[in-house]
Amino acid sequence: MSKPDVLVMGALPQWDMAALEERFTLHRYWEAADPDALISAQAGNIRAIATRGDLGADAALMKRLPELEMISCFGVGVDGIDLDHARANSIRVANTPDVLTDDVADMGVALILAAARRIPQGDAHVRSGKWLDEGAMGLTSRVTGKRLGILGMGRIGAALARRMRGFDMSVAYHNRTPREGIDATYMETPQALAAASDFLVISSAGGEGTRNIVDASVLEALGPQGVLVNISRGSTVDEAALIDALAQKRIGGAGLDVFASEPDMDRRLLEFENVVVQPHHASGTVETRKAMGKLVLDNLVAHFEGAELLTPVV
Ligand code: 8YV
Repeated sequence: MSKPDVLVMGALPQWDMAALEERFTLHRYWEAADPDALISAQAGNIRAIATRGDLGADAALMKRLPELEMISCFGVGVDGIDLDHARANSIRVANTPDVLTDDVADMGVALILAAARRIPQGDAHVRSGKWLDEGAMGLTSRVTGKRLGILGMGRIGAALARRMRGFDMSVAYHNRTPREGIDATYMETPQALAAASDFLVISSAGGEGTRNIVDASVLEALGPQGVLVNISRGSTVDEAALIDALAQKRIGGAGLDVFASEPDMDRRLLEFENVVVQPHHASGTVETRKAMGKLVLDNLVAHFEGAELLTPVV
């Protein structure tokens, strides 16, 4: 039996590529000398796309693939996939929720601690010999007992709240509508949440609904001692306003895993010693990436066997 053709948008771990290759004929978009020519040549064959949370699949691409039935996304965020177009054209979409929740929440904890306790700066202080030559580094800020604000109380936000309660933190959150059964104080607006937070963590979905949800007014409300942490999507923050707020010391610091542009992020952010950065790596553990890759494969297999998708979005 011939293997269905799958367009792979970007590199996946080698073990995932090997597992996919057993079941499907793969077309590697990111490796093609001329990706446009690859699409033209394979348009009549490609029946599925395997993409990543940071790469997505837009309507222009889907329109070029008349045989497209299914998109399997390595990531929970599907803001880069045109879901309206997929829905309107009966193209099924699956993502990888749940399996990455713990690691992304852990990264939220790590960025809170790294930004407040200046972990990278302390490491640099020892490595550079300054500890020996100049003495102790400057004092840092306490984490335990502070106020946590979660912008986007979904699975990841709830997992972060659970963790930070272990640090005796109070927890407040903002969503478009309050959530049932959540042991945290609901705030009506992002501004009100920021004003009531020492650490404001963004764990909302990306996309148009949350674009620049953290703008100059939210940063103003967070205030000169407040720390912004982003484990969601770069699009949720007005980065120009963030750079202004940092430059004018109107916020206390930031811990950022995601950026408006990746990997070519705005390097002005690196000029602030109170900013800690990560290369969009919150889900980047072997354990979680293996679980994500397995779900990408299992959803594709389910689709081609005519079964229900394991984790359907559309
Ligand atoms: C990426 C993510 O998929 O889950 C998401 O939405 O952004 C990440 O897990 C991962 O970095 C691979 O690109």
